[in-house]
Amino acid sequence: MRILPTLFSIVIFLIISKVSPAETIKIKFTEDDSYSIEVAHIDIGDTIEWLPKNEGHNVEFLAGPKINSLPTKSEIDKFHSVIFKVPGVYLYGCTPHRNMGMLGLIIVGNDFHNLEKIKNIQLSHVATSVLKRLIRIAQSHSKSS
Ligand SMILES: [Cu+2]
Repeated sequence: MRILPTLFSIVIFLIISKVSPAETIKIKFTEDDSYSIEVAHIDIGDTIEWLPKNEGHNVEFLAGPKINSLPTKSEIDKFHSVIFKVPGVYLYGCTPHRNMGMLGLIIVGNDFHNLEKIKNIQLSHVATSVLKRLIRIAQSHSKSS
């Protein structure tokens, strides 16, 4: 019966190795009134940090899987950090520049269940076409695993 402890440790090892440590992704405000990463694919529990490398920008969430509890809005020119625990698609923009297309998408856990709602968000003409482009990028990079 010495095989049982061995099997047990193999199973434990497989479980642990499946769990990857949470990561932090850094997104900068660029001088072109955009975010340095427009489409971010992250895992549940990962953190995104927005770095105010250029002046006049912030982060305001427009949609997410839980529309009544969106991540907090940041102040202009301030560092912002959010941990994403709910899987789904998040859309955010810069309050002064979102109508010009300063938008970002975050896909948490490769989960697109609320994508249709994201597509129906009312935005300016320019922002709508930017959003369509970001969604195409998001879908083309969606992980198959
Ligand atoms: Cu801006």
